[in-house]
This record gives sequence, structure tokens and C-alpha cells, in this order.
Amino acid sequence: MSSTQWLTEYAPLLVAYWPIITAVLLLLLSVLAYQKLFPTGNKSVKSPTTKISGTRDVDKSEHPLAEFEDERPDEAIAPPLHSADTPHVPYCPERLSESEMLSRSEAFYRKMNGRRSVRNFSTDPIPLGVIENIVKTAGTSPSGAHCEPWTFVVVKDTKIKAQIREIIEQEEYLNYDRRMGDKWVNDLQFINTDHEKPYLEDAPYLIIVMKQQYRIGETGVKYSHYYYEISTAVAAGFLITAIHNAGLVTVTTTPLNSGGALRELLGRPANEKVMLLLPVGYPAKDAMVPGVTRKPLEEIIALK
Ligand code: IYR
Repeated sequence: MSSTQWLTEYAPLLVAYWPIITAVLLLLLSVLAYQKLFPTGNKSVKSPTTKISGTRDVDKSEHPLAEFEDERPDEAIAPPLHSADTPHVPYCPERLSESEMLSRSEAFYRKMNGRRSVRNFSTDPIPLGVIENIVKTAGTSPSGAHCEPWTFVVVKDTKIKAQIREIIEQEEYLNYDRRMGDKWVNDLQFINTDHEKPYLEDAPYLIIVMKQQYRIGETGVKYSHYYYEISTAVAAGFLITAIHNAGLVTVTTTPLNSGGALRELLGRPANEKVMLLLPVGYPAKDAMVPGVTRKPLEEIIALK
């Protein structure tokens, strides 16, 4: 049987309609090729690539200002925060020997490995100067375009601490009761935490870490804050390290749904949002922490 006879016998539709089938396939191929060459934005689907700098395609969500599209400072009129004439100065820190580097990094690791999140606080006071040094240390953190997009609100006042506790406990009750869901609440059981947070009144100080989405200058001009979220998160890491270094304890609290009320209570402006709340003080004499261990180096390092 010739191939034509075979086709007529087994694929009669293909033989009868091959010009139409070929035309439809060609049309489909051209549509696919056109979409690939000239991608158009679809509001309901996340755009994979958007030309921002003109030099390369970048994922739009990577843009440092992506988080607040609607509130972007007016880039056309805002001058740079730091002048292009800013002088560059020599930087030559002491170079350590390899053995000194090894022993210092080992000692620092040991120190940091002793840090634990603590939820039972002593009411013993601590000097304000210590808190100031801790906040100054957080202020040495790197930030996008050196915007320093953070404010550390330090609360000592007992009445304000009580109000903060009330706001957070009310929301946390709803969080644990219905917003977080059974799975999340279950996953947290080993920490032995719930909506009640006496440490918000017991700790001599609360530090509320605010991230600034932008800065308003004296003339009302909005200065861009790049990577303000990650910058403030890095600064929070410095803060936690400084608290531990001072021999004090904290716990990183993320008061879900309380940010707006806290910002209002603390009288902070609209360009600031609550990122974290850190109580600072001594642990209570009977403080307990979950007996968890840390992942070994092999599990957290990937050497290539
Ligand atoms: N913010 C709540 C819940 C909570 C969530 C996580 I993830 C924790 O690691 C710990 C607690 C609270 O502070 O209780």
C-alpha cells in the first residue's frame, strides 16, 4: 500500500481537510510568535518582565518601589537625598591575621548562638543610655541609597505600654481565634504562646521598629526610599544583635493587624508603618524557652 492509499484509508479527514488544518496551524503559530515578540500587559496576570532601567528586563516585583506603586514619590521633582558631590573618603579598617579572624568569628558565633527569644520578662529597670546605644547600633545598618528608612520608637511610659498591650491582645485574640487558622496555631504550640502578652507591660522598654516608605522634606517634597522594607529588616537584625550583646533579651513580635492602631497611638506619620515590636529587658528569673536546636552548618550553607 502506498503512503497516499494508507493516509486515505486511515486518516480520511486529514486528506480531505489538509489545506484548512495547515492554515489553522500556521495561524496558531503566528499568534504564539507575535505574543512572544510583543508581550502585552494583562492586568489580571502578573507581568513577568517590565523595562525599567532601559538596560535590562527586570521582574517588576524586584523594583525597589514596587510595594507602594500608588504612593511613589514624585521622582521628577524630588532632588537626590545625597548630593552627587558627596566626597568619597578613604576607608582602611585594620586587617586581621587569619588566625585572629578565625578566633574572633568563632567567639562571635558562640555569643550569638547563646541568644534566645524570651517571652517572660523581669520588670527590673535598665538605663536609657543602654537603649540609646542599642538604637544607635541599629542606625549603623546599611540601607538602600543610604536612605536610613527607619524610626525606632522607644516606649518607657507605663500607661502607653498598657495601651499597647490592650491593642495587641485584642487583635491577637482574633488572630489566634480565627485569622491564623488551626494549622498555624497548631504549628506554634511548642512555643507555648497565645494572645496574652504580659511582657508588653513587664519589659522596661518596648522598641517599635517603623519602616518609612518615603521621606517628606521641609518643602513637602517626597524623597524616594529604596528597598525600605529589606533595609529596615536588616536594621532590626542589628538591633536584636545589639540587645543580645548588652546582656538583655527580646522577642521579635509582629503584631498582626495592630499596625494602624499602634501608629496612631504613637503619633507616627503616615509614611511610617509598624514592622516589628521588640520588648527589651532582663529575662524573668523563671523564664523558660523551648528546647529547640539550630540547623547544622551543612544544612544552611551551600558551597559552590
Ligand atoms: N504574632 C503571634 C503569633 C506568632 C507567630 C509566629 I510565626 C511565631 O514564631 C510566634 C508567634 C504572637 O506573637 O503570639
